[in-house]
Amino acid sequence: MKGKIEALIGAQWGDEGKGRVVDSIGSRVDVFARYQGGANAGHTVYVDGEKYVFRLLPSGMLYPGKTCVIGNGVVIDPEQLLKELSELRARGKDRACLRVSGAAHVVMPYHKLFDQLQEESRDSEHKIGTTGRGIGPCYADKYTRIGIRVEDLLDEHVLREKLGVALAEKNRILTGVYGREPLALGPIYEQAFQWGKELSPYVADVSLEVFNALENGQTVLCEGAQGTLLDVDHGTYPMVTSSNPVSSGGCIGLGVGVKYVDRVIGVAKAYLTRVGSGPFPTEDFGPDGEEIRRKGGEFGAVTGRPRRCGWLDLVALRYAARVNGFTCLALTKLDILTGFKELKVCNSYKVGDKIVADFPSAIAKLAQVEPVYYSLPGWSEDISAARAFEDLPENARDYVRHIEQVIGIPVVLIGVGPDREQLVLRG
Ligand code: 2SA
Ligand code: GDP
Ligand code: MG
Repeated sequence: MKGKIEALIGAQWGDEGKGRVVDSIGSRVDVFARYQGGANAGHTVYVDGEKYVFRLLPSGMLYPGKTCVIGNGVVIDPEQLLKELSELRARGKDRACLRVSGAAHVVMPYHKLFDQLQEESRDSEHKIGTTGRGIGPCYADKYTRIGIRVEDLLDEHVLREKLGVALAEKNRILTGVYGREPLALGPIYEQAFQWGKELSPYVADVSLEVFNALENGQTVLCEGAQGTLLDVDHGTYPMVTSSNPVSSGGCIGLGVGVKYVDRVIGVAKAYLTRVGSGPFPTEDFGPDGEEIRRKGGEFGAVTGRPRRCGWLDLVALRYAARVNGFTCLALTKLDILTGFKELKVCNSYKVGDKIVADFPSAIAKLAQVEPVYYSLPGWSEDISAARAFEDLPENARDYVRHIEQVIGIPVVLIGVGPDREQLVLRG
């Protein structure tokens, strides 16, 4: 029997709890795969009360003997990757077999510099609020075809030549536009070649390895980073990241055919958060938003930035279900809503005196909408020990049922706490 791909995708603006869901369902997975983004991601996993935050490594790294791959669609900061690996090793937890695509692009020090310079040079209205990890400039080089790939780090002649081409261009902009000193090739080359030596045991043809795993009947989990509304094509452009977190990005970012995709799991928080700039119709600037941030610990896993908080937006979630083809939903952090007397969910938008049911990804249009809220009664019982749907209070079940009814797909997993075991599974 052939294997299958399951894609696990952020349905909102990232930080939906993808890492913990990957970990919670990980025992049925053979190959865990990152396919886009880079060290801008922060995927938090708690196992037996111990906290792990994955940035470049797939969240399956804690499973002994399984395979974790980083595909061609990821942009790799070697310093960060090597640091993550050595930290895991120091905790005795680098138990999975890691494979890194030679075709993945490398985040170079000048990408981080340009990320910073570009953000600094924009007025406050046009800043993206990036994580400063060099993600946008690295993807830009990939598409203008002056990028450095992991495989280039392994060949000193190729590396020197490609770095020379890239640096000539960078230096023209650095000196001409930003009035900065040019960067010297020597130290960057030395550093990059050293990274290549350290990464070489992990470098592989990931596309071929994933294909072989699938042909041998294995299950491959595509682990999305960021979320649908941050997708460079389908998100709130230009306030987005520079990759394709949506499900179809999985096949491109791993080099595998779409015929294996069997299940697309959308991960959504029971409320909504956003880090960085851009419209957020259901953002709550009052005490409820503050309470959600405090109870939910809503601060960036990488940068520690406070996340903007608000109510669940079902217009945006229905859009995410459409562009990703979600077959089911995982709803995380339901426990954080415990104690609110009234829960608001946005079922539609209002523009002027018109009701709009479809999400306008065009940022100017989204900035004009007003959320139309539907109110549901809250619950006060502690739900963190619930393991079956029937263990949840009636109002919590009604909240979940309302989401299923509006989106039209089943909620198969409900997070009631951050630990691996703290969830309700429904199929
Ligand atoms: P970038 O750095 O170029 O990808 O930034 C562009 C936009 O994408 C957003 N973005 C994120 N949003 C939420 N979480 C992310 N990961 C970290 C986390 C973020 C952190 O898990 O908490 O620690 O601050 C993430 N990565 C990118 C970013 O905010 C910009 O809006
Ligand atoms: P990711 O980027 O989508 O993996 O999400 P992050 O790790 O950036 O942020 C999600 C945060 O919520 C992390 O701190 C998780 O430990 C936490 N979390 C995930 N699921 C749950 C849940 O069901 N309940 C609670 N209380 N916390 C959760
Ligand atoms: Mg995160």
